[in-house]
Amino acid sequence: MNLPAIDRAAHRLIGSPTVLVCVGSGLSAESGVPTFRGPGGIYSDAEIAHLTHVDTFESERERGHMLHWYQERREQLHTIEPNPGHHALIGLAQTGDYTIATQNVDHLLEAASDQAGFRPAIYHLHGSLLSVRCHECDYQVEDLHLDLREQPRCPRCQGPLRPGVVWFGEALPEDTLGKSMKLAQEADICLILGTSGLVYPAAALPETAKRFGATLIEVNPHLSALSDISDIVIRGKTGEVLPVLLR
Ligand code: BV8
Ligand code: ZN
Repeated sequence: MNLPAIDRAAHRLIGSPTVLVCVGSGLSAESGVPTFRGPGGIYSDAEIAHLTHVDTFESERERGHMLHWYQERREQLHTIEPNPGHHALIGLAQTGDYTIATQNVDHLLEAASDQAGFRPAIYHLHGSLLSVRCHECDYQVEDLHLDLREQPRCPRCQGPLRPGVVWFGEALPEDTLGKSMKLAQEADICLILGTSGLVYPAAALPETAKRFGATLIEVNPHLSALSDISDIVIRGKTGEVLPVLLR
């Protein structure tokens, strides 16, 4: 583990700075949640693009397959726990003015927060697998027992229900994106944890923070699209690096 970079990062994080944390699927990798891309990623780019695109859901022929994939991912939520990276991030968040903008659709940050009895601001840029909403109206429900494989219909308008996530070709929740973008302009530090930095507008957050003078600190075992604009690059797993950073 590259300790000099960790020491530099730890030094920068002293003095309760304003920190925007940009989280990707790598933070949940050590909880057993597969990443999308990069080494260990379990999907080809074509599969990701297909299985996470609104057009696939809108095609009656392909909707069933997509909802099966999402239901399997929803059921996996019962079997996973926060890893040391989640716990350490919640610990760090208690040392300053932290906001977490996550691309992840799992509940592991909230679970780690509940265990710590401390809840920082957590924005889900791409929504959540726990919630289900109507594709036609604003009906929404948090019900992990609802089986999407049965292609349930909205009790209000009979429209098709779908996971409460943001697909390619869909806009991110305006309020969440707006608040995250504003924080990116005000942050002293942007902590980039386990993201390939390929998906927009989420990837525009660290880029914006950089433009407004923030120090970028990346934790990722591999090169990402954000490594070259990062001021401090810690080549390691978040589950191993963040607990050391917290000490
Ligand atoms: C939109 C659904 C407009 C939920 C997902 C500007 C430029 C270029 C393209 C665009 C642009 N603006 C819009 C686009 C189009 C598109 C886009 O970005 N395309 C790219 C790919 C070319 N964006 C969109 O369509 C977005 N919508 O802009 O709307 C609009 C406005 C009005 C009206 C209509 C439309 C919507 C984007 C949301 C897509 N939804 N998923 C789900 O099922 O999860 S994307 C999918 O990729 C996941 O959600 C995931 O969150 C996301 C990003 O992936 P990462 O989190 O970065 O994870 P990844 O697997 O890629 O990488 C993992 C990393 O972890 C690796 O680097 C690895 O090294 C590292 N790692 C591994 N192990 C560890 C680790 N790190 C630390 N520790 C470890 N142990
Ligand atoms: Zn409806």
